[in-house]
Amino acid sequence: MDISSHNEGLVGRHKRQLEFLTSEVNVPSSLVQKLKDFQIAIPSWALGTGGTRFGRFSAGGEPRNLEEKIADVGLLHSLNKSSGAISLHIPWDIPSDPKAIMTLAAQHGLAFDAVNSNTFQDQSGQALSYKFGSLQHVSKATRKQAIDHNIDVIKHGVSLGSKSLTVWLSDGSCFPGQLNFRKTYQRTVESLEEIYAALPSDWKLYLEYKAYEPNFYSTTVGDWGASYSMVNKLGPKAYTLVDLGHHLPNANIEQIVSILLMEGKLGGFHFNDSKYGDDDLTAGSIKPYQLFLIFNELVEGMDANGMNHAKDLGWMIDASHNVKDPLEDLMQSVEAIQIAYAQALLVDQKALEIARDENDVVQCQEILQAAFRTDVRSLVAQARLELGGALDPLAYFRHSNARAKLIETRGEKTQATGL
Ligand code: PSV
Ligand code: MN
Repeated sequence: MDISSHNEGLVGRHKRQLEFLTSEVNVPSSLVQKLKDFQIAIPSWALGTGGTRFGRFSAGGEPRNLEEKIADVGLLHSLNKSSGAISLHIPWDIPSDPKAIMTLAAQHGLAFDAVNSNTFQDQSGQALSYKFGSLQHVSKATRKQAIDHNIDVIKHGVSLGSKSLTVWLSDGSCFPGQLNFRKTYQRTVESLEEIYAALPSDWKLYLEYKAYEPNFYSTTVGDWGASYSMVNKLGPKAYTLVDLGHHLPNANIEQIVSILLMEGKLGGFHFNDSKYGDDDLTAGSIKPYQLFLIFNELVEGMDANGMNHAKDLGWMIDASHNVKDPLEDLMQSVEAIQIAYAQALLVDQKALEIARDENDVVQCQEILQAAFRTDVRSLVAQARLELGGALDPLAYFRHSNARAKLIETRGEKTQATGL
């Protein structure tokens, strides 16, 4: 069955749901177009089953190379029409023939999002180890090796048309006394300055922070304060990147987002969800209200700054799964992000502002929760329908036996590169 026959079977019910919603709720006329414009990049490392340190269980048919990863994202994009970009991790996914890879991606309607450097693992044949850090390292030679790697990643990105570099550092320490925090910070900034200097003029550098893991006493770029102070030193092309799983428990991420946005230093997102730490669970699977509140700050803040929702920030998923089919999981994440975005677009910002000015706390909550409790799935489906995607991507994926077909061509025991 092709996508249009799949849609034919579902469109009657879909239209009824959409009509009911629009008769009940004031849906801004621009909302569906905004959903259509909103693309969420897929990381090349999320297409295989994520492991834990205890084991890894292949979903079967995992992509064996970059070409197959692009095919997987292409399949996803053909169903949801909202995953039109792929983000590569170097050296897990070095393009051997960038032109051919770009052509292949274009055939699937995909662009290349941020490229990601990796100085958190030692690669085979690498001269100096990152066991005690990379850009922060006490040895100048090790720092230089890590700087050169980042510059190399930029070059790979340029060859594919990427426009941003994401730097996530596992650098830090495991025990008190191991590091001089001040000198460590300064060395890291100096290293980042050299990378920043190699950035093409139309590129952005995203500096991602994370509270802990793999270091368990201190992380050098451990929170938004560290990242923010560093990107401010670097210059106008440097921004902070928020990965939802990288905060200490109960952190008010929406407030962090609001402040970074106000300061013009929010670069983008790695979406995922978590219960305990950097769990890399499906976006919206644990704390959907938090995801909505983040989008509420984003919509309000981006509109206040006159920003383009779709283009001015980097939107990406960063999740990987031990128990789910990676493609099904990505479909769920994309849909959860779109739902949170659509709900945030429904918030009556004017009424909220009035309620705030009147200190009407109850009304503030009513306004937010009215939007959050609205079932906007038919709006998201309408955006997909208008773009030629599937009304129910997950059902289509299952009915078309897509995973079984991938297993048939690629094999049962394949394992994608990544963590
Ligand atoms: C680190 O936990 C992180 O969030 C960074 O974005 C990495 O690039 C990615 O996960 C993959 O390990
Ligand atoms: Mn991340």
